[in-house]
Amino acid sequence: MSKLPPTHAAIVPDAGKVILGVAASDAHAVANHLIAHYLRGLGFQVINLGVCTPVSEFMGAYDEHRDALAIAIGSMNGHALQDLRELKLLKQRHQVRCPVILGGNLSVGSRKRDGLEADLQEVGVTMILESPEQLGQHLLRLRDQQRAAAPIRVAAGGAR
Ligand code: B12
Repeated sequence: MSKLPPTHAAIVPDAGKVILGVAASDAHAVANHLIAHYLRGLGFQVINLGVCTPVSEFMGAYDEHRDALAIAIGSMNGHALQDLRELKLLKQRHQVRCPVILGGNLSVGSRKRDGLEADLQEVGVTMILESPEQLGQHLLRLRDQQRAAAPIRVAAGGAR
């Protein structure tokens, strides 16, 4: 595992919201806890669904938090493709507009099999990232884009 920077290194208050969890058949909890802690240290609000989370539960969380910057899913046991096979259909059904980011050990064996990334994109994964640091940086970029796209609000009684 790469060394995580201290969580106070780049605190950006109210950096946005992220839905996090581990795929349905997967009980590996350590990275999930580390990533949640790391992202909270960067200022993100983390809706952590924990291990063994079916796609339908990620969708339920998205229904409740439609301003989420991303849904981030970990998979360590090598069964990502099977666990996420309903993702595309459920993303359409729940009108998911944020990216679905996947990370971990994504196939059985020490080496990723050829064509796996394309297959994962085919089932609805938007992007594969390797480390919590990459995830944090990408979420900060998404937060900036979300803010830039937000309409400017004028406080009541403000500018006339
Ligand atoms: C601890 C452990 C367990 C524990 C888990 C306890 C717990 N509550 O978490 C127990 C004993 C329960 C377990 C069970 C199993 N395990 Co296990 N386990 C491990 C072990 C030794 C360490 C995993 C760990 O915690 N690493 C520390 C974390 C911090 O690192 P990480 O998981 O690699 O995550 C990093 C990156 O992958 C990435 N990352 C992770 N998630 C995400 C998510 C996103 C969005 C992003 C961007 C990045 C990211 O960032 C992290 C930090 O760098 C690994 C071997 C190893 N040395 O890695 C095997 C390993 C993951 N297990 C494995 C297997 C096969 C199993 C079992 C199927 C074994 C079995 N036959 O029963 C079961 C599966 C259970 C299940 N239903 O999921 C295999 C997976 C092989 C594969 N993918 O091909 C491994 C790699 C061992 C091996 N070499 O064979 N396991």
